[in-house]
Amino acid sequence: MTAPARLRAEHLREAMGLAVREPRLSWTPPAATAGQTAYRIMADNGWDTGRIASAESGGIAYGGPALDSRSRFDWRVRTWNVDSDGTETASDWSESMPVELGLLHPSDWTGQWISPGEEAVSPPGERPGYALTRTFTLPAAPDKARAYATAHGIYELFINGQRVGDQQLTPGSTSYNTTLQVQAYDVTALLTAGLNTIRAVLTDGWYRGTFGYTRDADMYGTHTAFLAQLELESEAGRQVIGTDPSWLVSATEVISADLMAGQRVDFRAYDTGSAPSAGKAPGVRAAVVRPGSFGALTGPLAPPTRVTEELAPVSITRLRNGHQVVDFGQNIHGWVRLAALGGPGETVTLEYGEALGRDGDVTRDHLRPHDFRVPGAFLDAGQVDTVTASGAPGEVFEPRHTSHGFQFVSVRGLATDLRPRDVTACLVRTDLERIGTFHCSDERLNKLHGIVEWSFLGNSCEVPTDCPQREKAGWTGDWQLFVPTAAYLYDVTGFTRKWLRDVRADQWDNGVIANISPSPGPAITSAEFMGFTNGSSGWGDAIVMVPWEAYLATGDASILAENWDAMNRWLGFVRTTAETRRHAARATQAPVPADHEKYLWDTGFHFGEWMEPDGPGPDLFASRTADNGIVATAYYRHTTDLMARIARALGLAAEAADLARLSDAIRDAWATEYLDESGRVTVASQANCVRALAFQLAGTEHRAAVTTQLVELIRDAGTHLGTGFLATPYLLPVLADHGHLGLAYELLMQDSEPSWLAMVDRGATTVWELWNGLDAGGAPHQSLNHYSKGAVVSFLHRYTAGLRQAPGSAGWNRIIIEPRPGAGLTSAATSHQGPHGPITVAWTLSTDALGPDEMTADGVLTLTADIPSGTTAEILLPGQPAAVVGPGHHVFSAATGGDTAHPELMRSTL
Ligand code: RAM
Repeated sequence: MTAPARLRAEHLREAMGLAVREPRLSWTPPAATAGQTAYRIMADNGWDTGRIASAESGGIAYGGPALDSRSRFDWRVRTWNVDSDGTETASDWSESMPVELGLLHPSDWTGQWISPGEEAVSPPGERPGYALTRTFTLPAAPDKARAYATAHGIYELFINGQRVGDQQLTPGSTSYNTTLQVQAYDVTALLTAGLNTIRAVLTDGWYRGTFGYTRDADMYGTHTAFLAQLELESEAGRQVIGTDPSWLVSATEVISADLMAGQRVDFRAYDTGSAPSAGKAPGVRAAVVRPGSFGALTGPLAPPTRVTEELAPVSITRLRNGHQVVDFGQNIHGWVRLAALGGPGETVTLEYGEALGRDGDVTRDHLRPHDFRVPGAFLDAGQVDTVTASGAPGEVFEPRHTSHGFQFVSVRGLATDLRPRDVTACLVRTDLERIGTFHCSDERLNKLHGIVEWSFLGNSCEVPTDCPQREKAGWTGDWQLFVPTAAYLYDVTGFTRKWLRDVRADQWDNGVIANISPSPGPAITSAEFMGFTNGSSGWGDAIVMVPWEAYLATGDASILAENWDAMNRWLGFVRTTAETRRHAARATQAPVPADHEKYLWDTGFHFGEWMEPDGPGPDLFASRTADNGIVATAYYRHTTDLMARIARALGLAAEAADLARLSDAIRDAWATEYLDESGRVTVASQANCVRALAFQLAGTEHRAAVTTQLVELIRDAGTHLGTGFLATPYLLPVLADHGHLGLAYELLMQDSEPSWLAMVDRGATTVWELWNGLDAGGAPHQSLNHYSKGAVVSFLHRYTAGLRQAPGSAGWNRIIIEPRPGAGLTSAATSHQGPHGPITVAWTLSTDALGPDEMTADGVLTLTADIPSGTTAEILLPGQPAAVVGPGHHVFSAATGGDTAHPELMRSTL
């Protein structure tokens, strides 16, 4: 008998150092049963639920002996399940999962915040790494040892020369003014009897380094600091060693480190951490105690950041100027590990980039941001590391205090020829579990899917980022539109919860959601750029759209509850703005507002649709006064509509009714203002038509007219998409849902610019920010790693392969399987590991009966599907009545296409 699997605590696979006293537990029930009827959880701390009659397999709050700092328990679960004939059987016990809490109270800390006490601070981007070291003697190796550590900056911890743990860029990125993660490590195996050394290397990181488009520095403070506590248990008793002024500060081989600029290392300055003592070595001094907050300290909500993949070069080319250009064949986020250095005292420079210039060398020019302080000027792209060798054998350079977006590295100043094994690319990201797949008979679509996945992998380090080079910023709009795709392919629950905590922390007093989270607030970042653009529709709405998608993916309504207040505050800002302000142009036209105008959100800064292929170039200053009411009011409606559904999910019936009324009123106002008498959108653009349909702004009587208008706009553009940032994810679904599946496939298969396949054909390995990221001549433009346009692959999952959730379902309780073949595809398959277990769908279409234009799908469709325990699936095949099936493996086949086919649905359940 199988057992429950995939045990999680707070959605995490690894639950070390949690700051939650009643962690919520979940598991995946055994496969191939009709459903779970009961469970029993047992832990090694005496907690035993006994048999609980329940079909729930998630969100079960810990209910054992009260947990506090350092508490640990191992839990396991067994379930009772019924088969389709109603027989109940007990499962085996699952494997057990350890859960350990961190330090929950400021009073747990005897360690003090200590700082290197710099006499002079170098300019941003050029600041060195410091070592903070302490030695101590133990009579015997401890039976149990934990290290708790965090920093204002980035820290790496070493005990007796060995790196502690495999996490990277710790303590990670959060909104530091309110939240700072503490890592908890089991370090028992690293300590020995006798002399021991604990050493941290501390650099600027997100806390003090340059960051984002504007390259502001010192955003959270002007001093780096470190806080740690080593807790040892042995027969002799308990010993705590915390950071304090007895720790010594010394220089390190890290001459400078900055997340944007890069890292410079001089191994001649390498300090092995072997017990420096003040006065003996030059420059060694006592650490300085700094007042630092303990209130912001917390544990992990998301999986840690790690090197999750390593890539070997696909080519190494020596240019005439001596530079060696390494191509890893794949654009990623991270760094390289270089095992071939110059001779003693020789410096090798590494320039990281996503593209090559005409000279065959790495170019970074397209990644340079505007310098908002000097109009017309550009800032440096950064992404440069240097390493000076000491000559010690086995020296390896790995710049773990910076990160880059790159496919290519130009290695300069190295006389010897690099061999492939000398240089490795390390993908650095939050260690998210993959839960979704897609494959089909068209290799270009498979490649498109692949580059979208790689774009996400390159933009999921600590927080969802827009791009891993120029900005590395947690833009709200980008995650809002990509999260449905990401949540299908990866378990992003903890990652999203962690980010939402920052979004809430960064919310302004007036309810505005900051464009970027984490961010330190409008007072710190470049006021001109970051200040006035906050509060944009489509970006701020992430506070509603993102929790909603996380809820749909997991069925966990607590994510909605956590964000409910912030959603209401955002809606309050939007509503007040709509009700109290009128666009100047409108006021000039008619001094007295029409009734519906109080529902129009037409003032304030909006990015608008943003980056339409034929649209105007981005002009943030013009957007301050432009009338973007057609976009903003659409999001006002969408957010209100989602909040009505969220209120229902939270059991808030009165709020749900109010919100639904408001949502209807906004919809009517939008239609009054932006549809003409024939039902066409007055500001004609593909994006506006798409939104009219996707957000149900056009009533049923107008949907045909808007659809016709959309189709005309697409045809007028030579069957090209014309949507920008916000509407692109909805374009193909809207067409498919309104009778134009064939056109959706034409756009998908379009391979002249702008199109997804033009990217594929030009060799993209990640999704570009612009449709001409590499233009026809091969020249790069802007970021080559922005996942937003990649949200199109959700169409492949939900329409092509045909797997989606039923309306009203959350956590994949009720599934719809409806393959919508097209574009001559002869097969497609997808899988998704939902909370109840893996769901798989695969279909093949016999090729002998394909329609003459290859765009119609005449043939025999054979479908196989696996439906997990406790769920149902509605199977919708072309021209067939719906069939509802339960858990298990199912095979269907049906003739498809045209009016001629009235075949029988053949079905077998294995
Ligand atoms: C760019 C970002 C991001 C987008 C904003 C509005 O700077 O790269 O993708 O959300 O603009």
